[in-house]
Amino acid sequence: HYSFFPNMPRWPPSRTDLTYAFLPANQIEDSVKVVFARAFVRWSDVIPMTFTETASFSTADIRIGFFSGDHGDGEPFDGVLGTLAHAFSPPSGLLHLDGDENWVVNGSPSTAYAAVDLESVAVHEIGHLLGLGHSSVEEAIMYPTISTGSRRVELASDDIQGIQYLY
Ligand code: TQI
Ligand code: ZN
Ligand code: ZN
Repeated sequence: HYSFFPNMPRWPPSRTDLTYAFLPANQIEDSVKVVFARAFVRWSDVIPMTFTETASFSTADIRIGFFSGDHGDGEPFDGVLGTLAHAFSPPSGLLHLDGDENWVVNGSPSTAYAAVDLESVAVHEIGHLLGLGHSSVEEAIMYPTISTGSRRVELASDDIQGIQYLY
């Protein structure tokens, strides 16, 4: 079953059109942007909210970046595997990915060493950004573990019920 963060934080009802931006210093490739665009649409397909990329990082509602190790928010990354990414509860809008992972972009399930599917992690972290905690349902996007190299990108009915309760 789905869960929420303590006190059930959510984006205010007036904020139905959120913007997102990538940290300019990361020089994010278009292929990565396409993966994120797809990940956002999976959520906007089921709730009355839209997500639009903006070039203005400083004013974006959602700010996405790749970082290695300690990056100043008290939640350092840890190199290959372990923590892959984190996102903070609404309305922080911070979505950080561990730059040391072997990210698979647009990949089919991979047996490459410690491969991590970017879209799977993006969909999961956007769930956190919107206010979902972890789910006890194994098929859910918000289930807290995934096996290395595997891909899980489709919302389960549990994820949909959780997000539709919030929005
Ligand atoms: N990162 C954790 C996560 O996003 C961070 C975290 C731990 C967390 N406890 C939390 C976030 C409680 C919110 C609330 O879950 S992670 C997966 C999965 C991670 C794990 O790197 O462990 C995914 C990130 F589910 F696959 F294991 C993304 Cl998809
Ligand atoms: Zn961080
Ligand atoms: Zn999580």
